[in-house]
Amino acid sequence: MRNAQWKAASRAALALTGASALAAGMAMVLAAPAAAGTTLGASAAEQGRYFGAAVAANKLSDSAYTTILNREFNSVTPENEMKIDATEPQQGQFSYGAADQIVNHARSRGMQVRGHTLAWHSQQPGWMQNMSGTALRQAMLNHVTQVATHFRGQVVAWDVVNEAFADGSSGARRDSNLQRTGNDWIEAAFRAARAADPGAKLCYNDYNTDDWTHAKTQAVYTMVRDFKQRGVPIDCVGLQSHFNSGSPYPGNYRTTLSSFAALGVDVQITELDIEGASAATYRSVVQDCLAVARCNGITVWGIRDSDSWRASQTPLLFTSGGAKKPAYDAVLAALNNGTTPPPTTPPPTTPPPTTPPPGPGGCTATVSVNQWTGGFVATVKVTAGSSAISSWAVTITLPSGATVTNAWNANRSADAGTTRWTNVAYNGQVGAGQSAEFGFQANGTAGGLTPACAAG
Ligand code: 9MR
Repeated sequence: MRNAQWKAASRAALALTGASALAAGMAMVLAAPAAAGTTLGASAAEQGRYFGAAVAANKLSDSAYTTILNREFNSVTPENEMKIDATEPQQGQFSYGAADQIVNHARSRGMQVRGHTLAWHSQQPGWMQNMSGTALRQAMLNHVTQVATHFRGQVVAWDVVNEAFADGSSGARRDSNLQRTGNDWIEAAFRAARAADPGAKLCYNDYNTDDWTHAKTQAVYTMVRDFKQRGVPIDCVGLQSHFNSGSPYPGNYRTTLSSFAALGVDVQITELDIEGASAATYRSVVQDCLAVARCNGITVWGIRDSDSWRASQTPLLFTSGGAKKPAYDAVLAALNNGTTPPPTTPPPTTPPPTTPPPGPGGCTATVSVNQWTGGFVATVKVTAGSSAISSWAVTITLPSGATVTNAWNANRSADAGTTRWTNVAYNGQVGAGQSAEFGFQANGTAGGLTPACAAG
């Protein structure tokens, strides 16, 4: 997650509303500091979240559409333009025009971009539909690598793999040409995506995974848990959350969000729409997300009802004429009333470590840096001494101007200055002489980083 980016968007939005806040007087600002937002994006940013919409490139010339998009949202997901058939229509010939158009529109206005999607059984170009076996596996991995490389540094989170599980009670993988290349196709796709863009959050995305009791939800949960245990690079789970009479909002939705989050991944609501757009149901979805620290953003699947893939269900927050619906008011109020602090790392409960104690019980940390103009990725290796350790903390002082935008496999105390990194649930235990790894991406210049490790 890129809190800094959201905070910047929030600041921009606050600047726009600054005049009215000043007119209302300082007392109001002091009394209700969190309820400043007047748009979905600004209010979500106040909660450390984003609020996004699926966007179609061919609508960017519709000013009624872009007026709402630019005013309300601080995240964008291309609805179809990054899919395999759009980005690699002929094998080895990549086409990014429509996707770049959306990315440029978003980023030039301070909105972040979710990438959707690198590997999927659907919307494959003809050449891929006709492939199988090793050739298909290689073609899929090349596609992931090429597309993630093209958008490197521009996409905050990727839906690396979409909809790979079957509906119904089997809990099995969905049969597809990709699945038939071998059960490890999903983790292979994630590893290729990490290598191509180490700064992007990598998500698994699916639908009908909202009800905690459903076999499909449990199957995805089991896969994510396995990936975390084995070190497959996964950072987030996307719940599409298309709700309708056949697949209603479940009362245990918050349990689903918090259960995934407890695995050590972010949770994102990626394609929200609700048949009939009940204000109460939209409110519940937002409140559920705000109640889970690692639920860091919500995307609605379209802007106006007429933009929806299910237009006849009128499932979105704006009428076809562009007016705010009651569901919009409910969402905005829920975002402004949310009391959950943003999903940052809780402050450390133990005092900062001093010099690492060598020998038994101790640990050492080394860092390798991949620097480019304006940013870097640091990979930190924590190695236990001659005894096993059960937890670790690494302190790294960042040079002035360096700000962390994204991190994996560790919690952090701060984004700049002296940062303290502590293990997450699954990598605190390190055997004697063994190592664990975490990493982060930052703006600025790394300079010489000197990590200090303390073991628990
Ligand atoms: O909204 C998208 C619609 O315009 C496309 O025709 C359709 C084709 O598959 O995909 C829709 O988006 C889907 C998304 O990519 C994945 N989850 C389900 C979405 C709704 O079908």
